[in-house]
Amino acid sequence: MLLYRTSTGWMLKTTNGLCFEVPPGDRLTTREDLSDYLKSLGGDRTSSDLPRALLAPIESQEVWAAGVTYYRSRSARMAESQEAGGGSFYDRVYHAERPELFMKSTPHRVVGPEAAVRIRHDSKWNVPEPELTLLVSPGGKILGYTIGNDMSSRDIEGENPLYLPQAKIYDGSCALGPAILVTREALAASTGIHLKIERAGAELFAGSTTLAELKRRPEELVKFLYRENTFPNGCFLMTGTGIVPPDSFTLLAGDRVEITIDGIGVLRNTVDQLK
Ligand code: DO4
Ligand code: MG
Repeated sequence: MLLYRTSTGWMLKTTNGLCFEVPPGDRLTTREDLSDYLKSLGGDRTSSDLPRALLAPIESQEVWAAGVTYYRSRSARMAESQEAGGGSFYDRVYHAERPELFMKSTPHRVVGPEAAVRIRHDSKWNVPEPELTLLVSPGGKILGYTIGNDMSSRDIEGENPLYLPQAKIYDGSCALGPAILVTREALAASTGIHLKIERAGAELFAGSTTLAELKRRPEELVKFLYRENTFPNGCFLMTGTGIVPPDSFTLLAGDRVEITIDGIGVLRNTVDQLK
């Protein structure tokens, strides 16, 4: 089941293609019984079209992120932070029991499908990070999965690890959508994550990975995040990137970013520069 947020409310697309509005109600995506609740809505509804304009499928959740969960991310961080001493700490966190977890965004900084993700005006090296993103209930249950873009300023991050929040958290630095795949099943290791970047209509970069490359299990990341931490509104947890464009690449205003995750959909955004 795919759950979409539209300007008039939430809509559900069932596995047999039926599409209908979910009755209005607060805190839909924090329900511990989300999957059962949505299944119970089936009945004799008629199908309607999904509006073209979709919003990020978030209510009042915080967005958190895990880092260095793929070998490719470990190597890219080590390269960009060599002068700041990054030769060892990214490698250490890749192998450590405790994962890297950081606050990524609050709802007002999150953009949805087709909206503008942003790059900072005080940064010269920026990339999108395509990430499987978990919707987690207040009780710590994984309710579903969406696509996330953890926009990142690599020069700020590489200059000093203490600058991480500035490299990661700013207006428009996080995109989520187009839908939440609500399921109680874990995603298959073969699930593909794909990134495409276009400039002036031409493809500049394309890369892919699969969940088989993710070093940590989603449940393990949730367990660490919920240690000594409560989430009354639940949260989204981005699980890290396994695709990093070559070091010579930086995003520019006007670029188009397209992230696809098998079974969830395609998240498309245009890049804008903060003034
Ligand atoms: O340690 C820096 C951030 C890493 C990250 O965002 C990722 O691996 O996806
Ligand atoms: Mg990331």
